[in-house]
Amino acid sequence: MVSESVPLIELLKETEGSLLILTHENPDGDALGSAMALYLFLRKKGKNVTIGCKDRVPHFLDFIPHCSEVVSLPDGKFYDLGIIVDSAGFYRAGADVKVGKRIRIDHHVGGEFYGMYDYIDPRAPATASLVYELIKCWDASSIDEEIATCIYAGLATDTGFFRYSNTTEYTFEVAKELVKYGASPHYVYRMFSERESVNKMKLISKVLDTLTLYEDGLVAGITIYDRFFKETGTDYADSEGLVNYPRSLEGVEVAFALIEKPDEGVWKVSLRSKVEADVSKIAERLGGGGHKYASGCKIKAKSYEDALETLLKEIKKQIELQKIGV
Ligand SMILES: [Mn+2]
Repeated sequence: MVSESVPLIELLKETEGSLLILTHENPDGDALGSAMALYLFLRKKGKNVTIGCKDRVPHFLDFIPHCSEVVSLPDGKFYDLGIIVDSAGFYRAGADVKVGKRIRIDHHVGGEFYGMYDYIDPRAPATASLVYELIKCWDASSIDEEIATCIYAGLATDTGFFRYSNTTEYTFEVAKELVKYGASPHYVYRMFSERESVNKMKLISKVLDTLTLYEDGLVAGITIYDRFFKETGTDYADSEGLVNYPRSLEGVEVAFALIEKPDEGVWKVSLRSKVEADVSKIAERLGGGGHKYASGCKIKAKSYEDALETLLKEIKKQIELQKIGV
């Protein structure tokens, strides 16, 4: 993995112009952790670098060092070079960014490619581990506690705190090195997982009321109506991770969350699978993308019923293609 980052390192070393590091909208721990680690490192290297994201940093990630420095996109500025992390392409930024050269650092299968400077490896457990390899290859001595914490946060959250199938010997090796650099597993876990608000709990309660099983219990879904956010004093960012509830049910292979987004006139879909099902295929057929076990897409539909029907049709197709539960 190390050598694959070399062209990008050489390019970054030569770059004297402005750099923008950005993540996808509604950033998760890997997106923000990766972006922030790279930002802090490049700043240490004396680069003219900005970190940006369309959405505000959600509460559960506000422990990421220096997260108040994230610029709200679009900011109307032009950057010589833009690096998007943990995203299938610049379209995932959800904002119109103006950059001269586009580069992608990611561990998703497929997506957009911008050329030889991209650093993409679907075998990586998280984008954060790719950023770690890049920094280690360039100058390991500059890794400090803050950079290690950002990378650790990305690695830990994208592996479900070392429980998902992307947790391997390598994942633990990287985690071990990060702890040596000063990352605290207990601190990151506590900050990420144990600071829920009462409002969020009330949202979870409403959402769980919508839990429905399909395909003889192989599929489970929840619906998050926009009014739920208003009724509980929460917002869209609080829907992150709720899809793990239907996934945790015994016998469920494919779980989904259907999230109403009236501002965009779409239903956002989060898909998760447990063992066999490849939900990235479902998401791709609906214009989205992701990994085998975690993917997403958006469905434009006249009604909730239409969106649900479109989604269930594609899930059923995938279950039949892979002969799951037969
Ligand atoms: Mn990721």
